[in-house]
Amino acid sequence: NLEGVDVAVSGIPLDLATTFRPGARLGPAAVRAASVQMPNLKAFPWGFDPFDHLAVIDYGDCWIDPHNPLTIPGAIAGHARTILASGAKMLTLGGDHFITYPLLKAHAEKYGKPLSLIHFDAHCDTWPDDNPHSLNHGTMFYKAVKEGLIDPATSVQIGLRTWNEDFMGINVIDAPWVHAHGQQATLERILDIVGQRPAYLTFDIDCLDPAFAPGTGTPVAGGLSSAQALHIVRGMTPLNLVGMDVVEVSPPFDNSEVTALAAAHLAVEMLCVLRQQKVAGKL
Ligand code: HAR
Ligand code: MN
Ligand code: MN
Ligand code: MN
Repeated sequence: NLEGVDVAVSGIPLDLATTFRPGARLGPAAVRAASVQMPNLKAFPWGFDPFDHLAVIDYGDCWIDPHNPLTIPGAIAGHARTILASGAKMLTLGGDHFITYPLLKAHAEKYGKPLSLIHFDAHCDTWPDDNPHSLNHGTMFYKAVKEGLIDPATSVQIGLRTWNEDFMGINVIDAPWVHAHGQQATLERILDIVGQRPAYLTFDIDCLDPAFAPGTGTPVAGGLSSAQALHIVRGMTPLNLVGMDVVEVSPPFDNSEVTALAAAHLAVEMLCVLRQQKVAGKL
């Protein structure tokens, strides 16, 4: 029962057979486990406990049938529709980044399309793909632009350090720019590009440097630090976030579990943004 719930946290434990290094299906459980290690939330750096004003539940995991890939997008979209119909917002833990495509569909139905996308990643995930049934973690935002789910002119990708000839018109703040200009300038550009439009926030954990997030399928050197990413997400309170996810945590490649810890901190930072919006009467 989702009555009175502000945010439903749920897991989508999806691994794709096409993935270079599978393991992301174990991500949601690892992030939940890591959240237990987090310090008293009232302590540094927030000075408040996000759960003091925000009603958050753990909705559990979406059921994925790995033997019937064609059912997977529908299962994820259905899971999202059930939660969104209640009026709760979603904070989703992945799972392969492919999950953001059916999540965007469900959010665009609920909040109207096109949405603005705020996308943290080492990769652009806009490779051309005109097969409606493909499950691929590198092509979701090509499809999302083509289908009018997202508006490229008011969307932004942050932290990229692999290149594509075609970014589909989406604004790009690449990792070298973040390193040259800093976290605050990056935040200000994002706030400027997105404004008050309904925005979906997706955080591929490989946006972080492998020093902070080794546990992911396709790590790339030169990424953001945890501190930079946390600062940028923390500053998103002026935005109108309608949904959010943290994806691609793959625990088999991280013996120290720092990746899941970084993801848990980012997820709590997102909850803090929603808490601030609730207190301001904007949720
Ligand atoms: N090889 C493709 C690229 O370099 C796709 C990589 C997709 N991997 C991801 N996506 N983790 O974010 O762009
Ligand atoms: Mn993947
Ligand atoms: Mn990536
Ligand atoms: Mn990605």
